[in-house]
Amino acid sequence: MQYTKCWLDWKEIPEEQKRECYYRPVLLACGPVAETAGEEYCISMGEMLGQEITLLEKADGGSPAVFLEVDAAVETDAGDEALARQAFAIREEGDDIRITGRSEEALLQGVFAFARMVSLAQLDEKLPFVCTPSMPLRMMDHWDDMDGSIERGYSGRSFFYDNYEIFYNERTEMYVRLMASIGVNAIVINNVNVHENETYLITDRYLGQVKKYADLFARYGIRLFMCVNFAAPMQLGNLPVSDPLDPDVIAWWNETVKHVYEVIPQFGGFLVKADSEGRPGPITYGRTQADGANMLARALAPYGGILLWRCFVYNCRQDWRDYKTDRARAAYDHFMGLDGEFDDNVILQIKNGPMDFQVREPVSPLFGGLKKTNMMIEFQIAQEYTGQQIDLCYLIPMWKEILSFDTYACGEGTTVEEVVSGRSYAQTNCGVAAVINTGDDENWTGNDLAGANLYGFGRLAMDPSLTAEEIASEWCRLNFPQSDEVAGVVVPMLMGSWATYENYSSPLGIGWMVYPPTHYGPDVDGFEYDRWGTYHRSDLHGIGVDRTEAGTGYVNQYNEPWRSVYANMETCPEELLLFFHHVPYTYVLKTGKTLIQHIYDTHFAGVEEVEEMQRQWDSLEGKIPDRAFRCVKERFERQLANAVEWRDRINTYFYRKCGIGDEKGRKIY
Ligand code: GCW
Repeated sequence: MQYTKCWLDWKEIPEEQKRECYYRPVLLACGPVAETAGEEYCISMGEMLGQEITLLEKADGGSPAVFLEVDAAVETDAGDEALARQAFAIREEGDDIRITGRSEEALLQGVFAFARMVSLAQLDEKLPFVCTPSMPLRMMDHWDDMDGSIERGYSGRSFFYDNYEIFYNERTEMYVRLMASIGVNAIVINNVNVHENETYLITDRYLGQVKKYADLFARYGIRLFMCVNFAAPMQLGNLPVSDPLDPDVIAWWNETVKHVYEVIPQFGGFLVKADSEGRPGPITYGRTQADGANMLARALAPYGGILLWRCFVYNCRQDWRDYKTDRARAAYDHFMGLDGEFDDNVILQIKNGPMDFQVREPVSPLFGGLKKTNMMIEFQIAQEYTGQQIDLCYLIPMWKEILSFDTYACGEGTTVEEVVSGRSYAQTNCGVAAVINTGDDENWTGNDLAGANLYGFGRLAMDPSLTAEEIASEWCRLNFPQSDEVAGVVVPMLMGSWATYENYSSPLGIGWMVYPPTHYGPDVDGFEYDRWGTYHRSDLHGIGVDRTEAGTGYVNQYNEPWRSVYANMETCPEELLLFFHHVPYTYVLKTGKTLIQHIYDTHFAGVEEVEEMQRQWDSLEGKIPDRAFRCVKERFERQLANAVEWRDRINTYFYRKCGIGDEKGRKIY
């Protein structure tokens, strides 16, 4: 199957930008990842210079040259040695350039950064460039199943598996290069929902093939992780229980992990979804989440392995009549009391919001709560609830907002970025993870423009100070032909797309209202009388969930001032108003509009914005490759149909509930 090279599709640079040193790379470091760095230099610079480039031996290096080297003296502000090893620098020295990593892995990052800067003609502006990644761990989570399907995948089928076999081909290599080039250093190769067959991934049935992946990843400085089934001792070991305190269970895991490391010495560790949406876990045995996590972590510890434990634990069998139980509270309620009980090699993986990757949610209060526990934030690049790569929704602005949210955990300035980078509490096992949006579609991400989210996630994890616009512009210029005209259309389009999606979908933070079987398209009451804890509670007077003290009490999970800010309808940020309050339709917002008029206006506006994006896109015909043009054009057509459906269903629904018409007399059904 065909595939594109995305942002690694280097284009020849103009003659006047070709410096003499570019033609003379000298690799002064050795080791497998250093060799990869040399290869990537030759590939990228060869394409940019329009001729084959080979590495020179030190002796015939001479000058000018680009030196690729490893030197532990690279400056870094990293507090800990593991992160410091990821630091790299790019410097000019006369006519030479030195790309220096503190480790081979860092050198490879330096080479990718250099190639990007050359391609974007940024060297003059950026050098000297010194970088220590913000996030120690930058992880991709695949929800690929071994039958070849991808849970919540919108870009075709898995390129890892089909029919319970593992592939290894050129596409796998291209994939790893793409990941390494944006700074990813950890990949989880299977779905957190570990089904029967995938349970065998940690056995000899598959380990030999997994090792090929692990070896490939390792050459690019990436560690391979797998999801495991907490009940594996029962399924694979024929034990009667999987109780984390049972000696036989502990022995079984110790043996199993030992064998995994015999086959794959550089194995990263496990990611576990336990006690969540029907998955087995320690609760069955009256044990805590810490008991479960620590048991596995102790099996991994002797080999330097890490145990990632998800906090997506909630009651998915709620009675919709029950107004007290609140799914938003669940993660905090389950984990806060365990702060300090997790081993050092355990990391809690926490979804960015308290619900589930909605278009708008507050930040999970756990980031401001836990202080003695390693944390990783989990984003979703796959657009499960944000348009499924049919609709355009550039997510970097959302993630930036989340990372810069001040938790006030240690007073002002304790942002989520500070917490999950490990800086707040001097932790080292920390970072960001994201559910990836790739599949075997030719363009990898279904919609070509969704590639910006994939690229942007990695860039943001390396450096959250980049603006969403800078990232969009980088991606656009690397992915499409370099042109101000193309960027002039694509960048603003990306930048406005989250707001547009929010405009025509569920209003002001309430979320959901999607068609339950697919999570795409509107179905206002689709989840309302169901068991998932995802309600909007609309009635004839108003809409929203009361999460104040008088309601579910969720606001109390935040530090001040947020607790008070959210608790008060007047101070609550309006984009989250319906998440925290049940609000009358006649309530007047800061714009002077009533809530109901706001709903009508945003829904009409959302459709108009999609129409405008369509017009803008059409202006690019002939200016970008035709395949990409047609792909996105077709997606916009579907997006428009979706936006119209959202607009009309939402407006009609609320008009019928409250009987208040649109001030502007537009068509409501
Ligand atoms: O949002 C829900 C998804 C499930 C997913 C789950 C999770 C992998 O609908 O498909 O399961 O979240 O994050 O575990």
